Amino acid sequence: MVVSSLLLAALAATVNVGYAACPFMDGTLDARDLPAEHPPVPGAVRTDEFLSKYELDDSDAYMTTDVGGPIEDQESLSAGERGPTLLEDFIFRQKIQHFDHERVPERAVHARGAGAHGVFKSFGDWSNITGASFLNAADKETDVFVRFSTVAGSRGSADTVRDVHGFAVRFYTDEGNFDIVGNNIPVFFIQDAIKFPDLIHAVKPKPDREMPQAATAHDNAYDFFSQQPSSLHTLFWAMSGHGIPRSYRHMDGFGVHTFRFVTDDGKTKLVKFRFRTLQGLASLVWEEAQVTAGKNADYHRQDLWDSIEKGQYPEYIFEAQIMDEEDQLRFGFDVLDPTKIVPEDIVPFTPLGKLTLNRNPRDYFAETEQVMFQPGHIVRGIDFSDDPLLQGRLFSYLDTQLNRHNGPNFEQIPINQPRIPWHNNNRDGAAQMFIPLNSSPYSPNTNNNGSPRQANETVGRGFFTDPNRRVGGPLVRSVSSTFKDAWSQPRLFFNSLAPAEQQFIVNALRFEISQLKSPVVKNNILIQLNRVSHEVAERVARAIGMTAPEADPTYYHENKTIGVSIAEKPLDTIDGLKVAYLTSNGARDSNKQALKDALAAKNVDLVVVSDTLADGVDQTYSASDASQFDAIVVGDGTDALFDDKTKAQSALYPAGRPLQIVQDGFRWGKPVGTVRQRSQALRQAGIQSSSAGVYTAVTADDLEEGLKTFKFLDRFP
Ligand code: HDE
Repeated sequence: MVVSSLLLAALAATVNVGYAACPFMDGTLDARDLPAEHPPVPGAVRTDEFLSKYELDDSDAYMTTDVGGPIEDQESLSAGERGPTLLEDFIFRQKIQHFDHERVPERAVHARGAGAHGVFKSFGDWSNITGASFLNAADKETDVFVRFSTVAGSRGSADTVRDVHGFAVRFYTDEGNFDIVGNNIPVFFIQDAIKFPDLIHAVKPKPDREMPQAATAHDNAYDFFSQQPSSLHTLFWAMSGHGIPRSYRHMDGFGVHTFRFVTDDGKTKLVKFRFRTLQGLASLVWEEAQVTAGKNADYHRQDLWDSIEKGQYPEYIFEAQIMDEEDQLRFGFDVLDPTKIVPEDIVPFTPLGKLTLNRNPRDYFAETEQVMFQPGHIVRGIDFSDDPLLQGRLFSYLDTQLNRHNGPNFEQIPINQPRIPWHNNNRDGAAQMFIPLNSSPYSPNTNNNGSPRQANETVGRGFFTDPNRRVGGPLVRSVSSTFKDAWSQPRLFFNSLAPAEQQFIVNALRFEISQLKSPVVKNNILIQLNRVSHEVAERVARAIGMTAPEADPTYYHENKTIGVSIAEKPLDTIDGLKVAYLTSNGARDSNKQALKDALAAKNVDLVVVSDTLADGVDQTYSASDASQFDAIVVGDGTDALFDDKTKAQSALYPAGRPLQIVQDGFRWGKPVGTVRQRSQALRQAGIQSSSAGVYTAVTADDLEEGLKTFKFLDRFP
């Protein structure tokens, strides 16, 4: 179905009016503050208590073998002082064998990631829209584990590469585990799971040379994107700041697919999930992200770890766009199509609860590497939709775990176990951890009193499928005609951004496309960009010495939506951001501590950088770079650092480093301040003191204002 811009606009208008009265749609519905109707399930345990049973405490112990005998393991057993080691050395054999098998295959995609524990608190009793027990009472707490990731890079790749970012959340509910395995971008490249291997083979490094790592600036990726226009919408998001977030704390998470809420009495709603960051959205700029990838590959991982350690807990609102079953084709596109957003101005989000990340993992491998999310981990009250991408994922995530863990018992790994007892007749397999007592493991049985009993909609609060779902029709292998418009929504996204954000997308496309070798691929991608926007196609074409095709206005429109621009709103909090304070040994600088204290009160770190480590100095210029900081302050008495004649003369750090930090900070849009009114640093760096985001005689309040703006976009023409 081809939808013109006018039709889209008309539909949007109709929908707005049509839904004014619906409390879910206009966001006025608040959770009902009713007491919990369902008491906690007997046997439910909180994560801390549960995982502590599995902790190994080596803090005061003799070394033993895996089976407990005390040993020494630093020298192997040899025949004579200079003789060969012996096969009988069981200590050697066990140690080396374990080491040889330490790795499991990394995830086929989303290999690089970081995780954290947390808690979800429901804003109310939502049993009027879903039977999900974690949403059935105000303030009800449910433990969660979250894993953030990039998609294309391998496990050792850098955090700040340009990519879609995974945002996978597990709720350990008192009726079983519920996973939302989402991304920080609300749409996906393809509409049918059968194309996923093609997408990933195209995006991953080229198989002959295994290059480039964690990057899409190559012919294979664009060959696929240009022939699979459904990928354009996600491509536009990935080329924007959403592809290079400042941290995991500064991005949203989306369920992407449409799911269903089902009430205990079988009424259903269509829902799209979002975790909205309460820190605010923030992104890096491209050059900064590239530098950061080299300077600190763990940039996002470290930010997450540090903020949790400092008690500055990342928070997100869990919310949903809630729609009626009849709305599937109402908005001018198909809500089953995962390449489409339901614009927020048409269907606002209803906040359901808050997610707080408050504990770092105890062990990366045991928890973050072994956590196995699955879209098929679903609980009573939630159901799937017919989205063909979602349907395919339901197989893939279950299947891939066999490859990673060599058998069907991966759900018994502590991080994967539910926090409630489980009972079924699944048996045996490699590494079975439990000793089932039921010697009649089949259903129905009388020999075990019929237990475990079947649970369903009415008995035992069992899971049940939406009773109203209807499927049928002739068997076909084709894309639904309602999925065919790939161009209107990337344009809607582009239209809705600030001019500087639009320029970032153009720059990113220029960066990527200018590295392509194939003239055919370059031509094909220009054809597709031109269907989204002639202006974008022209701006990209100019940079790669080509000519854009004639305007192709079938999908052109001037509609905009809200909630997709990063620049639209200042940050909600500046917790955990870092400000550099550039000083030099011997500089007489009385303001430093006062500024440090004032910023600490705002949960911001002032990091003092000087030529050598000394009292009150946090790091040296030799190990410092603008990419590590969100704002730069030049301390008092530092003019010599920036003076034409002396600036390059220190042997302690690369020539001109202090000036470079100021210049890069400014170029990358960061707030820049000087303690003194007139500063040699600004003059040497060529920065006008009147520019937005430049503060002379800087105060903590100035920095707070600057950090909330985060990027001063007028510096990007
Ligand atoms: Fe995934 N995806 N995916 N994906 N995905 C995996 O599962 C797959 C898709 C997402 O932190 C794999 O356990 C198929 C959409 C995240 O552990 C694998 C399709 C979205 C993570 C897999 C998709 C995602 C994965 C690799 C097309 C956003 C990391 C290892 C139908 C809604 C989870 C694993 C974590 C991981 C398959 C598309 C998000 C191979 C076949 C759409 C966040 O099973």
